[in-house]
Amino acid sequence: MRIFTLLLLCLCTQAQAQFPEINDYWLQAAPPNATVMAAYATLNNKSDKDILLVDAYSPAFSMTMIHQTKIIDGVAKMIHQDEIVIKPNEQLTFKPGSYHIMLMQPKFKINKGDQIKINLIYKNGEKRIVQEMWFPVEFR
Ligand SMILES: [Cu+2]
Repeated sequence: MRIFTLLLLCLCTQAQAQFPEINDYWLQAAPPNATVMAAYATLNNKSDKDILLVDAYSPAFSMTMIHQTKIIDGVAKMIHQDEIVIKPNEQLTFKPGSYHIMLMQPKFKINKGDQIKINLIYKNGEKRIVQEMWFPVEFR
């Protein structure tokens, strides 16, 4: 009986460790005609395994991508990220001028104060797992 309880505890811990803890998540408010928006967050890997972020999806936009802005030869360029590894006890910070979730062609008018769903997609072995988040639209 005691062994059974321990096993259950282990399984629970593992299930929680699949996703990072997400803090300070927000979607940058934009003028009404904007065709491109960006969202930011801090992802903390509190597990003892690598977390692999591979994609993002928002039903509110026609296209969603994970980008990193880099200055190359004095010009800011956005580089598509196929896979970002977050090591145990490390964090990944999405912020203006760096990593961002690029949101293209909003399907409806998005206003300050709205909550917009963005799914973060991770690779866990052969599986893809989805962390569903509601990002508040803010002016910063
Ligand atoms: Cu971008």
